[in-house]
Amino acid sequence: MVEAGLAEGVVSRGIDRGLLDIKVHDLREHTTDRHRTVDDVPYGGGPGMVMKPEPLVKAVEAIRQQRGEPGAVVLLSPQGRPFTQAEAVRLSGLPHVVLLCGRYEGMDERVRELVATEELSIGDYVLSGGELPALVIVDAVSRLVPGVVGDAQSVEGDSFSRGLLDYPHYTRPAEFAGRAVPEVLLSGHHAEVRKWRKRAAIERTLDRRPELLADASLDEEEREMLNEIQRKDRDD
Ligand code: 4GX
Repeated sequence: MVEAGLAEGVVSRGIDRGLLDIKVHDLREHTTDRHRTVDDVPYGGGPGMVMKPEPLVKAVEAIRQQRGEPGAVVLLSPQGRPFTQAEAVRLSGLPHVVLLCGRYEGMDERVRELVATEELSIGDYVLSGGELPALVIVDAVSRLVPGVVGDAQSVEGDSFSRGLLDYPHYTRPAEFAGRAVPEVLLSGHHAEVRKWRKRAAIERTLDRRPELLADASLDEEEREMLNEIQRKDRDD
């Protein structure tokens, strides 16, 4: 599952170009029994299975030997701190990150205590394993590695790079299903286009995710726009 995700798109290109170095480790390679067992029944009873600690601890030890001390050993689980763009930026600055993916009901708590340096969640829903969260983190972090995304401007302009939602995008045709592209975008007035997009991003953020505005890095013009929009909304 993880190999398949790494073989596509921006991440795959980054690997091919030598900008990213990503290795997938199979925990079963760090088992000693005939069945290569990685899970066991929970102490205290109850449903489901728990990941055994030994294969995880051995795998991280092998990675240490191969690659040196990782900057972070991240356990993916719904109990983790929310994974955000700020966390992606932080991880992108580390030379080496290990992502621990669990299946089943969870991992033996001693893995958290002994090898994980932090725990992250990609959102408040339950998945069947940590593989997709690991791929989500790899994707978000990879785009921040210089050269991985061809157009650096596109990364800087990304939604969340400044803590705001994105503005609406349009391409041809100028009218589709009776809906016209906003006139200003066709006008060629670059300063006006820039202002329209700024305002649209602020309006959307205020409408859909107002809590983001508290931490957004707004410039003078944007703060002005926000005040104006809020004033208008209050007066209507
Ligand atoms: N954001 N899951 C992990 C198994 C598990 C549970 C506890 C370690 C400790 C998830 C998420 C997520 C499902 C991945 C349970 N492993 N991970 N898995 N949401 O739902 O990160």
